[in-house]
Amino acid sequence: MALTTNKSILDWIDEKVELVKPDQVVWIDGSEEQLDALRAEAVATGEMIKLNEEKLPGCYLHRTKPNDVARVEDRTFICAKTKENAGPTNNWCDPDEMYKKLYDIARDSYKGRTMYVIPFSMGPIGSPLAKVGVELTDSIYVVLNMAIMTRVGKAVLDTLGDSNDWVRGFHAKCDVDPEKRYICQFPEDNAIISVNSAYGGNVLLGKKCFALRIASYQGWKEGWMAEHMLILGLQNPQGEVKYIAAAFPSACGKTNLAMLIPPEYLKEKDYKIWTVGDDIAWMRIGKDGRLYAINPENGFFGVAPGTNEKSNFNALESTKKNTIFTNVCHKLDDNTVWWEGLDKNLPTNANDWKGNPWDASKFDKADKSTYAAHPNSRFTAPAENCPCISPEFDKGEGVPISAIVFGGRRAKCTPLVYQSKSWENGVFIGSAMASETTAAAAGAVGVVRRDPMAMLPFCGYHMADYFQHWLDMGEKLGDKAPKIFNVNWFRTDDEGNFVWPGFGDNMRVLNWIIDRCEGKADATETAIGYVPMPEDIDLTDLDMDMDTLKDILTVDKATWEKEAAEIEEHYKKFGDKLPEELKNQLATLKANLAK
Ligand code: OXD
Ligand code: MN
Repeated sequence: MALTTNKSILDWIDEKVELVKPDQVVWIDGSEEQLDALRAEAVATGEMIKLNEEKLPGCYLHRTKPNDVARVEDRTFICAKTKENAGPTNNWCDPDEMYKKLYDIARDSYKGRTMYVIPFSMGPIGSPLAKVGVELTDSIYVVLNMAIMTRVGKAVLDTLGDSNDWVRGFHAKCDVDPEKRYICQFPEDNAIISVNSAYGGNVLLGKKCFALRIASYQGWKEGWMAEHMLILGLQNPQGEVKYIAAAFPSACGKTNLAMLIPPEYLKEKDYKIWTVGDDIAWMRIGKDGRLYAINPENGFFGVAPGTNEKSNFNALESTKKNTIFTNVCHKLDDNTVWWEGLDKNLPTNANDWKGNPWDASKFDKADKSTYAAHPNSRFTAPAENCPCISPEFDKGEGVPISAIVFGGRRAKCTPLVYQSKSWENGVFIGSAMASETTAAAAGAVGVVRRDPMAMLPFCGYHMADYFQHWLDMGEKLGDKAPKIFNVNWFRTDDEGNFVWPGFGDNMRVLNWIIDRCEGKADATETAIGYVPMPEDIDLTDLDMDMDTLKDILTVDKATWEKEAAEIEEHYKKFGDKLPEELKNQLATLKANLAK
């Protein structure tokens, strides 16, 4: 039975039913009872494996098809009315043409299957910063993941009422054919269509498709921001909490930073980190003129490999109950899970991520094809499981942001931390953000990939308009604007070893950032921005001398001249649309370096 009388929703569903012809339509009401029945059904059909109830209560394992294990950027489209609106960094297709192609692919594909209708809220239900979506899917796995990652059910529809302001998300698994796989956003229609995939990032439409691609477009039109950022709260010994939002490209440790555990000497002083979000931030100007952020998600869709007690205790704890694991290794002796980097005990009686017996004796660190878990295997864990989840997480008002942090993986160029000279200069830094490829990814190592604000695959409109939107937001915020910083945990020595210990010790840098926001720390002005006085980064209990620290705080002129030339090249992509302010920022950087 329909859970709403909202005509725009009912008409849309009728239209899709007519197209895909499901055997039945089931509305997801958000009750535990209904979700439990779906879990049982997925176990009965083999879609999920129920794990050890004592060791991992409420946890399940799912395997996707081997051809369907990651987001597919080359098959992701922004179907704006004009190519110009999608801009030079997105794949584009005319919306009418794409609708026709997708409908032809999806036609009749739900025959013999159930259509699940998932009403979901991105952000706490009813929050002024939240938005509603409805996803149609023929996958129980999608329903159960959405029920962790978002707030689902009838309450969402009740808050929406008769409004037409909701995002249409239509997913059809079809035959999971990679040749016919498309992930399409139609920003002007508030619509998403995803076909021929059943893997997380492509099919949990609330996440990248809505909360970043569609929402970034909405934010541009409506005067707010949807960003690929973690949000954390840093609590000082006086009990005051200051919030930081931070953007990093994939493989830079966003989830680890969001859930950081401070080093012992700071813990003893009662410093603490609270996690608000690990992937996405929606930010709006509040009544007091400051920038407020919510995490629109309700769970973590984290990469499993590398997660362990040391690297991210809090993330690991979050996966101990009510979690869905995707494409990890299945330990048969005790019906639990394993992945590379969890611990040193390679399992002897286990199935690999494809479900085949795994031979630990053939394991070769350098050869991913011998791994037990897929390198992009995931956990979908409820945020409420996280031991350091912020008390503000579920409140709708959002948290006031003191600092915005950008970062990437740069072996030589960027210092450990520096502060931008202004909001505009911070936007320049974000627009030029880059990361070097690691051995973890296919292709050459050390290649610089520009990924502005870590939004390259997620910006739902022309990226030059996006830069201008950032500049406009800064103008509106005026002197209430968060301060903007850049960090780089990945400077290496001559032998290629990381110099900075990273992980919990990054808290030392966060403390400097907050001190700067409060006017409590000094800095040295350089050509690129304000760099810490070395003595202001606390090295207590750290095996690092001042000279080493000084080394990773240096701004090398020749390296930066090369960097400026590369930024100029990067900017050419945006042609005439590139905001004048950013051209000026680049010119100023060059002039500063020439001094
Ligand atoms: C993610 C990503 O999965 O950014 O969060 O790729
Ligand atoms: Mn992400």
